[in-house]
Amino acid sequence: MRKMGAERVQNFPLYSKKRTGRQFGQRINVPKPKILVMKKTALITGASSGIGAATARALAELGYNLVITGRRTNRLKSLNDELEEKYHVKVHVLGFDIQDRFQTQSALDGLPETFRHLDLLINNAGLAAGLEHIDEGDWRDWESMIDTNIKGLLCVSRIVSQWMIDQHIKGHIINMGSIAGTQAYENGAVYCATKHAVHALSQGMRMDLLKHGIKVTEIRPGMVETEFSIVRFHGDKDRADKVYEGIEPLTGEDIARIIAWIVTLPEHVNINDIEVMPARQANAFLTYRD
Ligand code: 8X3
Repeated sequence: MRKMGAERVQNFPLYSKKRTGRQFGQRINVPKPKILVMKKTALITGASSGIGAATARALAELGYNLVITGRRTNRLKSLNDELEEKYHVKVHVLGFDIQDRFQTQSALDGLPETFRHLDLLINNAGLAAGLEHIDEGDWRDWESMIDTNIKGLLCVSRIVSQWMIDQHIKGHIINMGSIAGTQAYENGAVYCATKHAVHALSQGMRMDLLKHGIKVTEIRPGMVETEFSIVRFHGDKDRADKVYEGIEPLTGEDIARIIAWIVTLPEHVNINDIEVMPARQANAFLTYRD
């Protein structure tokens, strides 16, 4: 267990002394519940938009101090200001390209000491680029997916899990997978392969980190309307909008709510993985549209 200092107080659970009632004519002695609040710190990759930004808001609302990372530092800075002002938590912006492991390493190395006590890592950064048959795929798309979804997640996990172990923190790592991590579909071979990798890595990491008391959760969403499809179609918004036509997709906030639920479960409980999709989607292949 991490040492508690003056300001290291826990968000949850709330500890309270049992109330005692009148016994054998004794005076009623009802101690006020004691609330012990310990600030936790989370690092979220890909926090500048979508699921990442929504998760930052949800965790800030729970009282987490945050390290928010991504490439778009302007967006991260305005999120930083919003979170500090609205939730009175401490936020640190780290701008780097997760596809570059040297940049990632040096950005994390430069993290101020107060933000290195990480209780929670949300491996959210990820993307899909292109949607075509394997013989027509663009090598640059494949590289950006492999470098972000697999190598980026690996690099950050390697560093942060080592920090957690060194500091004896019973931490939690949440990997953003996808239904594409268990179901491959036509035109998406490489994206699906990267998310299958996240699925396998989540299972392996859970075993490797078990003895250190570090929990690993994988979340596998179906359709979530964020910038995901716009990125997949290289900025073609009309094509992206068609993906969600006639269906109410999930939102970043829906996933953030699930994360907030997962991290507020008791310490002895872990959600290994969770598959979530819109009510109108059955799997990667079947949706029911208006
Ligand atoms: C996002 C879900 O179905 O577009 O990972 O692959 S899907």
